[in-house]
Amino acid sequence: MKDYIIKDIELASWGEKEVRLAEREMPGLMELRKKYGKEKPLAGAKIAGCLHMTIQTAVLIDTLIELGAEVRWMTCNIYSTQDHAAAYIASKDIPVFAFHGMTEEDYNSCLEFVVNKDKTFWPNMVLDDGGDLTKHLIENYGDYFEYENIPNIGIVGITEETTTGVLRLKEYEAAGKLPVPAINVNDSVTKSKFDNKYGCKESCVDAIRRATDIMMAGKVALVVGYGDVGKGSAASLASAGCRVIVSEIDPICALQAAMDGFEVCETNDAVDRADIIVTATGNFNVINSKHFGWMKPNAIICNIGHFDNEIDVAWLNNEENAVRTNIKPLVDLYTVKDTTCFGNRKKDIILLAQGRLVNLGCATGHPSFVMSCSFTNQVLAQIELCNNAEKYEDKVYVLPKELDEEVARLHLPHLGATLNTLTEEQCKYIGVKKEGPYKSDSYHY
Ligand code: NAD
Ligand code: 9W1
Repeated sequence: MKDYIIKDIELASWGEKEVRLAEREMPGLMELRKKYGKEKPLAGAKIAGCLHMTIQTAVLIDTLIELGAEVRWMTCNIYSTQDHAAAYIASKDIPVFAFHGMTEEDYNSCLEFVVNKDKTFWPNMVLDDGGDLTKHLIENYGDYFEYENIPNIGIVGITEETTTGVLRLKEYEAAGKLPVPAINVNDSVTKSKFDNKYGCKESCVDAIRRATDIMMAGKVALVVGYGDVGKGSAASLASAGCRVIVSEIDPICALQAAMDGFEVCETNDAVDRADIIVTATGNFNVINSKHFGWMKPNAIICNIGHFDNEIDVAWLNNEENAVRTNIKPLVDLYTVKDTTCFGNRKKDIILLAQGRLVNLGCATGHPSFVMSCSFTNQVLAQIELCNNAEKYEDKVYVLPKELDEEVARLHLPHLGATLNTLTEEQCKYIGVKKEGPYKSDSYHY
């Protein structure tokens, strides 16, 4: 019987071809299939999953199944679904609830379908991104957690992909309302460095090019904020041949930017020189009406940070002296008043993705290899909780460093990288075991 809600099942063969292509760039997941395909450490796991239904996620789902799990899946975001990926999953008789551009109402129905559609599937594990499924279960299906001591019945563990979801889990924990142990995948080094830094290093320029087809080489780019997202974005722009300027509030990050070879100055002193402006602060109004007035004509502005208020898009859209001309989806030209000493003239500035995350709006998110790193953490976290949940209290944990190192190790052969091995003497000298972990918990990578 049909147990899915997707756009079009006819898209499945296209989806399958792209899944096969993505597998080649997801070595961590493929190595786990080789390593555990026989042993099936997820046998008995019934995973309710809520994560962007993309080609990369399809490779994750196939991996969970190959390791013995049963799954039901929904998207965690109403916009991110790749309909051909959802069709591929449905064509394999895996229940899936995801289509591009669903409404909030559709989304809420999917939460029901994924946990409870016909009671033939009681999840005993949760794999979540953003915490919506976790919240739905805790608030409306508390009984699902009451059988955690009976094998394969009640839910025994939760694994969470993102910052927002981890914050929610910690709130439940603090309020004594977290019913089972949870693993925070977000804070594995092999997740966060890839998600924030290396992911944006790939996708920042990709997004600007797709949206504008602008020549990057020789342009002046301003990056506001030099955390991991800013570092990745600055590296992206520099490698495309831009002259990069960084602005910061934190002296440590500012010094890092200077040591990385970038000019560092106040946003106010750079906006009139920049051809491209990228915000990456997690703060609000860092580019505002004052800056629009000072910008170079034809400047391109975009945000790669968390929220759409880093750039004061509301001002651009509400100010009567700012005239909006839509060029194509996600590219808008605004004609505004120039407030520099040239006075009284008008100029155009170009805003991408209406100030929302440019690499998700104008490009296609992270490359498969980036997702392989986070999803390999997900699978290891699922294996751990599925088999050893009773060893954990009802708290939020990160994966032990050994497993974080294992994720990295599984990705090295794909890149032709090999490791030195410590001698017994060297092990004693630096006080670590031959097989790791190699760093203390307080080490900053
Ligand atoms: P972070 O905290 O490490 O870095 C943000 C930096 O901005 C900090 O160094 C801070 O000092 C600086 N900053 C704050 N206010 C500023 C201001 N007014 N002017 C200049 N600098 C200022 O965070 P991060 O990990 O780099 O993430 C940044 C944002 O990007 C977050 O909101 C995060 O949710 C988002 N994010 C986006 C993606 C993506 O793919 N687009 C991926 C991961 C995270
Ligand atoms: N996640 N497979 C947009 C992605 C939206 C998105 C978002 C990713 C992946 C950061 C996850 C238009 C994929 C996802 C393609 C796409 C994310 C939000 C992935 C990057 C995170 C809010 N967050 N991600 N691929 N949209 O790339 O699962 O193209």
